[in-house]
Amino acid sequence: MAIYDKFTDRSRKKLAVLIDPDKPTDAQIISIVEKAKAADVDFFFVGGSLLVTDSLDHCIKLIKANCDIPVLIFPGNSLQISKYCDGFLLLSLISGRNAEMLIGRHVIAAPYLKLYGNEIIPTGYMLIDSGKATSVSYMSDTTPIPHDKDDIALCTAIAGEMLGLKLIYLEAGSGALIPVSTSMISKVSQMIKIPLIVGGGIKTPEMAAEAVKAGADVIVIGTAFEKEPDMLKQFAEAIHGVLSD
Ligand code: 1GP
Repeated sequence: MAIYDKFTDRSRKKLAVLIDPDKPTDAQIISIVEKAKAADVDFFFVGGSLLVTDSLDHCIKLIKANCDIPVLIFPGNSLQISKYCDGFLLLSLISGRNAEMLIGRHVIAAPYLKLYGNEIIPTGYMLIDSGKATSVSYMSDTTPIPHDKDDIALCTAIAGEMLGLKLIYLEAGSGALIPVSTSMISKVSQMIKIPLIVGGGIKTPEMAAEAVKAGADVIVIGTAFEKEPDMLKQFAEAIHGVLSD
């Protein structure tokens, strides 16, 4: 089964655990994988805005050696490519107007992705203002969509779908002060047919449940699990407990 089929299977809402391969020790990765298995987590996303160690392959191999949960690269830049992943979110930063992030980096990565044969999932990545400057906005040199401008987000997502992108990802940025609003999630989800991923600044299971009730199909959590890995089960239950429409 292609990984993308798992995204389009609307029978339940899904949780993706984000791992920044620079940060955890091997023991911490194995521990979070065990908790993820127990919580029936749907995906691992691996990547970061800026990696400062050569840990991507090792991190992916370690996760895969310990579970069957699909591992997708969520790349911060074109160096974050690995033949060991199950899938690759090919992000086009459609909220910005930086040609490098829309197509330039993809040209550099494309031959390697082709060589490795990773499953590629073209993803419309949309950065939403979250109350403070984030690594993504700084590193991508793009301006996020204002937090309360639902219509801009809506039209951007529709355009992304019309261009043939297969996922839309509303991103407040890792460690965001405020997550993407339920109002924006609701409006975007009602107007697109492709699956909607939401992440950044989701700190509690209640916030995760609100986001899926508003229309998110997949919730991405990183920082909250770095701080409290034992919360993983509660987040998973909150997300999986919301009935899909
Ligand atoms: C960041 O959306 C992800 O790219 C997750 O954000 O670290 O705030 O959970 P957090």
